[in-house]
Amino acid sequence: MGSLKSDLSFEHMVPERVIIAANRLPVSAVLDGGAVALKPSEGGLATGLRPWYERTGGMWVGWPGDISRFTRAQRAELDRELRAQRIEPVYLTREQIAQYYDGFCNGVVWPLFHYLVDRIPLDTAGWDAYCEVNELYAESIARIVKPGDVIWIHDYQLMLVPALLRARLPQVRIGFFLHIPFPSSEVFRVLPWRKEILNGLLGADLVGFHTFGYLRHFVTSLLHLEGIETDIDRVTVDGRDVQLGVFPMSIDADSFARLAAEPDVCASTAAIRRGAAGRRIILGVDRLDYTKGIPRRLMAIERLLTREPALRDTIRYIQVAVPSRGAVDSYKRLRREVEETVGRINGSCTTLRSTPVQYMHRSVSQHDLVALYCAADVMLVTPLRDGMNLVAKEFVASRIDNDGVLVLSELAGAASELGDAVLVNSYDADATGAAIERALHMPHIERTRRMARLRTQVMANDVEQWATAFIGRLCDRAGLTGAAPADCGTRLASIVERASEAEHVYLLLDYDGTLVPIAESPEQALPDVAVLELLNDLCHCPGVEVHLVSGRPRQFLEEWFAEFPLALWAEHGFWRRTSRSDIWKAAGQHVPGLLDRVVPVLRQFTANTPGARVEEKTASLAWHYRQADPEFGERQAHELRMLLGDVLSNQPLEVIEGNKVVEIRFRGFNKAQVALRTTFQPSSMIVAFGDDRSDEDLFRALPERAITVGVGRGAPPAAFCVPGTDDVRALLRSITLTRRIRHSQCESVSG
Ligand code: ADQ
Repeated sequence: MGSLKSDLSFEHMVPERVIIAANRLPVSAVLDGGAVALKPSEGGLATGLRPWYERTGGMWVGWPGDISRFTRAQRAELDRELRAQRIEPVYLTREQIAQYYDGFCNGVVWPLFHYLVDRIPLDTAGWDAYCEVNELYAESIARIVKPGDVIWIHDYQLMLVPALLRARLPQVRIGFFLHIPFPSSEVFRVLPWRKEILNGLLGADLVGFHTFGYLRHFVTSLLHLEGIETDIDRVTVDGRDVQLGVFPMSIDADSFARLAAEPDVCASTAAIRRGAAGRRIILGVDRLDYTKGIPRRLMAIERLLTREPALRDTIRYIQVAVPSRGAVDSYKRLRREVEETVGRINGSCTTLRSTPVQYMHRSVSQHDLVALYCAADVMLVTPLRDGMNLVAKEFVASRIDNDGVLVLSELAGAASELGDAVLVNSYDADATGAAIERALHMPHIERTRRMARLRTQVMANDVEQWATAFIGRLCDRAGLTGAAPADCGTRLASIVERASEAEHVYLLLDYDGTLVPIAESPEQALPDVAVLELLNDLCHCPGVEVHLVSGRPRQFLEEWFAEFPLALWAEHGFWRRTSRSDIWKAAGQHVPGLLDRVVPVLRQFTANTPGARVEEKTASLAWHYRQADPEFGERQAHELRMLLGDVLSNQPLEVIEGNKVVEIRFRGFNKAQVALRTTFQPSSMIVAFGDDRSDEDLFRALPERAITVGVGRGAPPAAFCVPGTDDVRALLRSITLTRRIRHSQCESVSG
């Protein structure tokens, strides 16, 4: 695959093409009387994304379904037809389908991510096949990618693909969207391959989820299982930024509304209502999947009909269940269970005039689906757990009459958007029954008020907007992309070589986390003899100018480095002392007393967070939480950032985040000051080192020719990355050494 590690440049802000990669294609291959036919695929991802894909003209990479019965000629024809639809097929063997798709994806990941741990078989086979198929996808994508393309990978079947592609194409933009919930870290940790999955996802530039809850679970899993800390909306891994975002998926809402207005759909709606003969219609539409909660929903109906026998003649419950994953045992069992329950309810609750449950185990056309949505008085969407649930949104979009009540499970992602539905705990059959009753009796005025608000939400946030938001965020990245770790070593050697030749070299060095390792508290992170010697050597190296750029107060830098011939920058560049003989100068005026108002807030947080402490400096305050419990500390820091972000928005103060520290300082006084207030000699070489967000300000403000080196896992985006302080020291030592050698060679030549 090395040949594909090409020089492709992906600097475009607007993608040339979006390559979608998903387990399924928008169409599935079938044989229709010996002829190859493509029928639309079912399921949320395919139905939701298909209109956007057709309109934007990208490529789709995926599995066309089981074609083991196709002859060679039929397969060739299929290939042609797929390519005519801009589809790159990934063909899977029967063995791969059994192991990867039925075994690992649907047998292990699906139940686990939906919190149904006890559905995972004792023997969790299929991991090897999962890796193999993910490799196949990465190969297929890498084969067709062109400069300017961005890649959008979908869902739990392909969680390793981002990292596999990143290794092949370091510069390409890769987005990943998870369509199912990301479970709590306590559930996720059950998966034996949890680390592989996390690292696979972190190969992307953007990882998207339906809700903030799922994003939060992902973040806590990174912290608990990998010790990786994240910012509110991103995580830095090996010097590369991975953005995290919430993008609630939606539907092509207009097309549902348009269909609902079509005369033949209206006629079908009227026919369904006539068929119900005045009974109120309750509707369920789902893939036949155990996460959708159909048996419990039936139980709720059964209990309701038992408790209120009068309802037997006045309601009709229509359940449409599209067949799904029929090869997996648990789905076969579910099918039997649903059919038996329907039989039991109809057996015991049928009256002379009415059979209460009408069950259809099949797919229905979009025309019929919309007619059903429009005919329903009450729509039941009560999954036990669901990433989003598009059926709920389809129902709302179809109700151009502003009528109908949506009963929605709190455990569906859609509940975080559709607050005007009647929300219910779908595990509680009695509560679900009560919610159905409430919906049946809801006055017209309340129904229309709720539906109008639901419609505003769904019509304004359709699938187009979802896809555009995701792709927009994926492409809206600063030009800084991380170096591929694999070739970092050779590229680092090039810094040393260039530094040995440059006439003048500026070294801008962060202190904590860059020159010395991070310690439990700042008092413990003192310079050791080796680093003092190294700094001394650097300062006396011909043509080298050293700047120590730290967040520490002046007193600390003064105490340890006063005698060195270097420039000192304290408090993130607020104070500077350019030479030994210089006095400290402030970068600007600060407003006395302003920071004092923040101190009580920080003290309160310190009181609530064992191990945290406040550091008070001239132009900033720092809240350190390294010694607090890692998860609680992160959570408190999050709270603090959000609180301060709100209360300080009109003040000349800003909140910034360092390595286990939240700092509040005067706006604009950040390490960028160093770049702004230093006159770099023309054509000199500038190398800046840093390990956290505060260094990013400097990196961004430096002239374009500057070389940036990020240190450690949490490093800001930089041209180069090194794992730790030892590597920084080794690199600096090589620079002094080669410069000295070069210098003495030049002197002996000129002598
Ligand atoms: P799914 O689990 O497939 O999707 P969902 O979002 O409800 O679930 O989408 C189902 C789709 O199938 C809908 O478009 C619906 O119209 C269609 N459908 C259902 N029953 C049908 C029937 N009998 N006949 C015809 N069509 C039928 C996964 C996640 C979801 C997430 C989506 C999108 O599990 O939580 O919302 O991806 O991200």
